[in-house]
Amino acid sequence: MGKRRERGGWTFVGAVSAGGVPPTLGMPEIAFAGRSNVGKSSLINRLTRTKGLARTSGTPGRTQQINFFAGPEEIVFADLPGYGWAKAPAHVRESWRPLVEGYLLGRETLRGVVVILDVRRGVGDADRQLLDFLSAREIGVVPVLSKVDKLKQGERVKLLRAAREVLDDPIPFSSVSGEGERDLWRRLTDLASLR
Ligand SMILES: Nc1nc2c(ncn2[C@@H]2O[C@H](COP(=O)(O)OP(=O)(O)OP(=O)(O)O)[C@@H](O)[C@H]2O)c(=O)[nH]1
Ligand SMILES: [Mg+2]
Repeated sequence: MGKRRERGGWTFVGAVSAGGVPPTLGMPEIAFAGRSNVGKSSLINRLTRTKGLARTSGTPGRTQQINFFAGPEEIVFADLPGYGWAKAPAHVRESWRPLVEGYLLGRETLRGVVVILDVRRGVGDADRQLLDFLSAREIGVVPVLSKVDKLKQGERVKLLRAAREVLDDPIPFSSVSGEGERDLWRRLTDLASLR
């Protein structure tokens, strides 16, 4: 801990779509889940210090497959497709659950899931369902509150207090300012048992 992270050294190592088989990578893995547009891919790029590693977009529902990225320290990040995008075509909405649940239940190397919530929206029904799903299966969760750079101080105090009442030690995070980055890395390092 406290060790400086190398910049870069991260690469895209595979993907899986609905009905497919995820690549066998054999390293401890952390998945990133949350509503569409909440900032999952931006957060991965921030954590890995690799611009453009995970594709980001202003258009919700851009990521419809699970993308895998491997780092220089024997850890894999899985960028999960977002949920809750109301305008998604039916076949996209219907394929999310088997893809993501199948992955979460069958991935032997999975060490935990970072559940990302937009700090301004709080915990919605779909978020709650995911959190309950994970806790029922004893899959470790790190809750992250994204886009905190958008808050004014007063709003921030109020929203963080409310979030802390319903989530276990959530990390305020911003992919723009880098707030929360070290804290999140520390939690992931513990989960993946890296030094
Ligand atoms: N201000 C601010 N904007 C952010 C932050 N994180 C992401 N965004 C913006 O939010 C939008 C969505 O970001 P993505 O990282 O693509 O979100 P995603 O959760 O991967 O989206 P899907 O793959 O569609 O589910 C983009 O326009 C980002 O620039 C943040 O911390 N602060
Ligand atoms: Mg994405």
